[in-house]
Amino acid sequence: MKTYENYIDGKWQSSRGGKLREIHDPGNGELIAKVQESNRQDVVAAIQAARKAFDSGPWRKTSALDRGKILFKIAEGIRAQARKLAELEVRNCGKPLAEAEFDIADAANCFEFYGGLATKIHGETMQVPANSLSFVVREPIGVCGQIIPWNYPLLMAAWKLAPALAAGNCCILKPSEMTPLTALELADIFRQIELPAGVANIVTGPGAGAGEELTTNTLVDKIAFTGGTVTGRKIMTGAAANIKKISLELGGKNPNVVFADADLAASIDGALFGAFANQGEVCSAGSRLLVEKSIHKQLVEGMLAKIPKIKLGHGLSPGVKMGPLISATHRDKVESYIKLGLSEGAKLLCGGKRPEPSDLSTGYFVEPTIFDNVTPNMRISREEIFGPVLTVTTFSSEEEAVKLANDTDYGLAAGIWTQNVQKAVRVAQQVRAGIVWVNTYHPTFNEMPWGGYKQSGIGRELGLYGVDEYLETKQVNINLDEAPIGWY
Ligand code: TXE
Repeated sequence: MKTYENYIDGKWQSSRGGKLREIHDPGNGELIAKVQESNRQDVVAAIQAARKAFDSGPWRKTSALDRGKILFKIAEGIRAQARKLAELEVRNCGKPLAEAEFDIADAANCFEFYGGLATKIHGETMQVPANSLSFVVREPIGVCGQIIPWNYPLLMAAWKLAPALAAGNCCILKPSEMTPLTALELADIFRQIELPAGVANIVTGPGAGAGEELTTNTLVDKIAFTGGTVTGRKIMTGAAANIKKISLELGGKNPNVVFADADLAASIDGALFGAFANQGEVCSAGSRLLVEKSIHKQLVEGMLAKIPKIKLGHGLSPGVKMGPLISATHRDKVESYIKLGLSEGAKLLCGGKRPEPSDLSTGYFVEPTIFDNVTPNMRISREEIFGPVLTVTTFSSEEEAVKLANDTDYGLAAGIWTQNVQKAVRVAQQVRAGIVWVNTYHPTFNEMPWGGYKQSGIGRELGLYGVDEYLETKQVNINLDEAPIGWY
């Protein structure tokens, strides 16, 4: 069993506080690694290393072409150990192996995407009403703190680090205290490819203390966060200390809207996949299924017929389609919502309990759960459960569907199922969400922006938009007149 250290200033370092945290496999409770339970001093050391690397290190003088080549090497490094990383991801966060393999491949693609983009970051020249050469340059923001959650550990690290490094920033990444292992393996790739010291630092530790230091320390210029809304508010408050730039991705309660003219088989699949991929621990999960009344019965029956195909088990067991939840605490939270749904009067169609097989008793499993007869005012329809719980609500008109879809504080994603292209476009235009899928659910592309309206966050990740979040914009005006200003 491995004990990992923090990766600070190009070196492995133990926590100054000497504390370790045990990391357990949520699928069977097995102890799989120990990591540093870092304190504020460790984070300060990482911030100082990043500051030095940015202010006086080689990174800012490294050409965009060379930064891009380094990101390509990181992508290669990930691919070279894809299998090992996927298995580690499964053991650390519980997801089925096929999903982890997809995440790891996508993390490599993300570094490659931004490696290619590094040389395309550019400014522009403006026509101004003066004899002046006026142009805009884009520059790195500086030192970026990056705080990520536990549901897509390596992928979230890639989404944060790749655009930041492509733009020429120096970073301190804090993975979730529950799922730090693949980010630490990524740090080893940084070491192997000789990424200059201090450019990317990985520090493990809890939100209280380590995360707070990253958020409030005035040597940090920008904070990027993915996680829960409650923590997001704290991050905003902490970032106010020195008016840090911020970007936040805070989850959702996403509507998946099925119209009567949809392809029934496709929408049954889409409804299940939208709700239950990654155990429903997905910010963009289609956790609110809105169904046109006339097809409600067929859709529900179709889903129930397929539920037995969602095999629960340890993510490394063959054929498993749903793994355990991340922790006992999180399972308690999900189970409390199931209890709440029952007390609110929703009709439990399936699941709602832990699976029976005794070999699953040591993992944090909950069966895929569907509630019917859910009304929009019920808390199970309004609050992010972040587990395998789907609510079903019916509507009678397109207008009502749009109203229900938008009846949420969140605005991350939405699904629309119809074979009428005009209707699809009309509804997509009215839905207040940053991501809209039509006749599909969940595809995520490095090329396309990711982020939310309303309380789902601030800013966008991925694509050209993602790198913008790591750039400052500077105007330069060169006077071409020989004469003085002549005002006085
Ligand atoms: O997330 P937190 P939690 C939602 C989901 C889940 C809920 C709580 O609904 O049930 O959030 O999950 C760090 N200062 N999402 O408690 O707290 C923490 O160490 C600085 C949605 O696990 O948001 C971790 O690295 N950092 C989501 C990261 O924040 C702090 C993904 C995320 O943890 C901090 C995960 C603090 N004060 C949960 N407190 C999504 N958007 O995908 C914690 N952290």
